[in-house]
Amino acid sequence: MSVVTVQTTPFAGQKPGTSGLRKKVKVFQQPHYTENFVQAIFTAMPGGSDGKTIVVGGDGRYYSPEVVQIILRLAAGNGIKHVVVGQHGVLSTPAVSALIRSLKTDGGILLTASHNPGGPENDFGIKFNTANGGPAPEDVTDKIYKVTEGITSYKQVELPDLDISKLGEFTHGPLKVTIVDSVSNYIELLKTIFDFERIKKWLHETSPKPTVLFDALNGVTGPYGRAIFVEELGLPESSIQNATPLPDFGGLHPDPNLTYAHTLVERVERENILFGAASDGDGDRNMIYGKGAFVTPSDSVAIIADWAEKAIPYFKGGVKGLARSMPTSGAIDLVAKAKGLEVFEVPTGWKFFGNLMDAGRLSICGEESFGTGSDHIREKDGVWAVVAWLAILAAANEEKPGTTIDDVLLAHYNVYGRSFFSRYDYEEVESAGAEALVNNLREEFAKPDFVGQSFKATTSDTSFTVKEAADFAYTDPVDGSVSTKQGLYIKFTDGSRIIFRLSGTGSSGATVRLYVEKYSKNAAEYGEDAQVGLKPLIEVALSLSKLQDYIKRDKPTVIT
Ligand code: G16
Repeated sequence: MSVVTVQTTPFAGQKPGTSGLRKKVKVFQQPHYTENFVQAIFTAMPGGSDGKTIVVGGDGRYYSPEVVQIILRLAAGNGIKHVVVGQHGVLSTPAVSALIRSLKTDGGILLTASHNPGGPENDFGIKFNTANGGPAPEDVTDKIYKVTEGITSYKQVELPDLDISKLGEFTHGPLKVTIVDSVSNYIELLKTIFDFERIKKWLHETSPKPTVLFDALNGVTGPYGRAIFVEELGLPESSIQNATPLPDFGGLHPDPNLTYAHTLVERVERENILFGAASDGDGDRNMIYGKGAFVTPSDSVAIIADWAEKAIPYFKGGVKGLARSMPTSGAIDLVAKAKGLEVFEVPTGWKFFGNLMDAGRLSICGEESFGTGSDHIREKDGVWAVVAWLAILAAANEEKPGTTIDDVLLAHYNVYGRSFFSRYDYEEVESAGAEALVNNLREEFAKPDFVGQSFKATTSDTSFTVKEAADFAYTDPVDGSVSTKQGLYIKFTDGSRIIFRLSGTGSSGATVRLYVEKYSKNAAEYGEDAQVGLKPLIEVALSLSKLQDYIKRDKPTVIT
């Protein structure tokens, strides 16, 4: 079978965002659109594509099976030697990262738009991960984009569709294709990280037995959840819900937060469930929710870091360093300080953690966007975070039987103080209004009297004085690469912060994110609802930015 060169023309806007290219399915379905982007990945692969081995898999969303076949045809056309595909094209994002690393492949292509809704009218996404198992760094994604801008042809071998439902090794034209079980490699990895016997002991030898509910939101983690919670930990089938992956996620928005995972929250409250957790479409995000106790992702990573050596055998030898994305609260910084560890503040995007991990300077990190993980792979890992919390509860219950998630939170605040944090998302607003909002803030920041200015809340006398305001820029401590314009932040003299950023993961229009953070060392405030405690700061953020005027929305779409 010979390689065919197909003529094409560039499509505008094939620029990878925070995590790959995400667009509506209908955009990807246009003739040549997907092929152009896949060709750009092969052209931009570090060291070229010739003779390479890659992993291909994704969250099984609508249009995935077709794209797997496109990738196989272009892989054959671009000299790839071996493609490892998840059965039915399905692999969670953490499972792809784990496979790339354990099989030592040259990278992988992930078919996912993560937490974005799926189905013919919704989103699809394609992302390239490099040989370390992590999302391609900016120099590679910039190169991919550049190729898409000037592309005139792509190379493929006109192969028939391969049956990707059967496990095994196949010859497919010039390619070797291995179809692997979607779950087993990943579960084996988790078994080397956690002490499942210790967790089981707590779950089965405590009276009354702790109750657990895991919600896969009809995303890819259903089979992973069943393998861990039901088969490995011996929990009843009723401890998992929405556990069958569906191409349109059953109409759910597979994003684990209080808005979209509300059925989990309601069941936890109604049935007095001790431990609730959810993951997203592709399995890299997580939410931890105990009865009456929502764990913010910023607190979650700080608490995991604090308990790591005691609760998780993988960290027995010590934790190397900690990190968070810039908008994530500073709770983890306080743990790092107490333990004498290095802590890094990187831009939003998991790809920024990879270099630090590869350099042996980072063990545990997280983002406010429900992402938590460690250097066991190079993606954030929803199921890992859920098991980490079970491990923490098992350890905490050995010290003090009856400990709940709420108790763990309070104990943490009593040592470190509490960082109140909230994020307001204004989804799919007009791009022009969002750009104008950001430009106006940049102009305000540039005024000589902006620092030192005080802003008063609208419904109380609380006021905040600006200490520092800037556009976040990051210099990678390992390779020296610089990333600018990563979010506009204002720090106030009392230690509070507000941040404005445009999302890099939306598929149409613009999504404005407003983040607010306030730190308290006053124990009387620890039990306070975050929305109450943060109200003055939110009011100041909205009035000083004139956000509602610029984007013509009086309410956010989602509050977390
Ligand atoms: C992706 C990235 C994360 C990032 C999140 C939100 O998550 O991997 O690092 O924090 O998007 O990004 P933004 O604020 O630009 O929308 P996921 O779960 O969508 O892959």
